[in-house]
Amino acid sequence: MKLNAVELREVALPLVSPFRTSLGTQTVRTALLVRVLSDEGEGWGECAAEDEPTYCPEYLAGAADVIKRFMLPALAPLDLEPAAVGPALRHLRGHPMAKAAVETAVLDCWLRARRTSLAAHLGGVRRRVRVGVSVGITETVDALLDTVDRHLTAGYARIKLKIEPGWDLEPVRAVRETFGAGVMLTVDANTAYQPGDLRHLAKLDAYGLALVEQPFAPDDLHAHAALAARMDTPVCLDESITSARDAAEAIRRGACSIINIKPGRVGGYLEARRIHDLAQANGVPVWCGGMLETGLGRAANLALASLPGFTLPGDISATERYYHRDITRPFVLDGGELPVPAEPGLGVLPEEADLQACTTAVETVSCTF
Ligand code: SMG
Ligand code: MG
Repeated sequence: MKLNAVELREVALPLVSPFRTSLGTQTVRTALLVRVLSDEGEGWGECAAEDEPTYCPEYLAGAADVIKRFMLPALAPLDLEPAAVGPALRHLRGHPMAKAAVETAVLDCWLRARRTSLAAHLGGVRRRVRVGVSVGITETVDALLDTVDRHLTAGYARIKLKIEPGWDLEPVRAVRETFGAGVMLTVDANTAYQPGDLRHLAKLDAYGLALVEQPFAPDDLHAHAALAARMDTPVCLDESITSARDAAEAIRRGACSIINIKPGRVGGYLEARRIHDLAQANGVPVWCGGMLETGLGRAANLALASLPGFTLPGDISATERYYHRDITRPFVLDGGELPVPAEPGLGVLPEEADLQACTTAVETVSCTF
């Protein structure tokens, strides 16, 4: 497959409600969409990078720049297949989300031409997957209880509460007491705690959580291992894991017993599958994380979540939890599950009118370098 041109499109989708985490508050999801045009047709990928480098070092404008300036010139001369994208970009340090977006667009194009779905290509075994919802920090505990109530009524299979110092034991206790022991409940700190908070965090053991996600800094495996040794609640890593090698090291050091796999964070769906395989071989459950994706990224995440080792519900919620107007057909929750797209490639395409409505910038880069 030869690239002819690549379209880089910036979109802005207002969220149905503000999403507050320990990193800040989001009201709009800006995203970068990559569309490859090749001799075999077209394919789409979504870059998980956000406007600002707060969740991770990448940011949207930087991702667009590195794709244009360095990635496309490296890929343009090649006779491409999806597995060749990663190796062809290996000399470029970092930028996993930009790499993932390009690889996904190539995968989508290649699979469409071969009439194969991403789920089938990755080795998916489920046609539907159980999903959870990530609940942001709210003004009051009452507001949190209302939000959780709404999501449980909708049927979500798991509730994840965002926490930070000053918003942890109390809201978690309130949710557990109000909704009972039967609710699968987790917490995510997005690195907001210090190693000295270990004793405080261990008090979360009282609330029967399925896991505590990334309390400490991304590079602090030591603190996570110390917490894991002290807590009954399983420790899950998100920001710390950027590759299968990271995952192996974290497991070896006892820094986690569960892994959140986000394809963008680890450089693409193929590396995500390698982490899945490694975790499975080590008896470590995995689940698919979310970056407030549009329908394009959500479709691909559903494919990944259909692999056998994804035994916990992921952060892949229904379209209406994120956007009034998305760019693809909506994903609708049914019995706590979402359907895995069965059509070729990602299985969805942007609707032209919806795409136009949210586009803030678009540039076509010709691949004749
Ligand atoms: O896509 O449903 C979603 C959001 C899930 O909480 C979510 N993602 O750390 O896991 C995480 C966060 C990262 C994005 S907010 C900065
Ligand atoms: Mg997280």
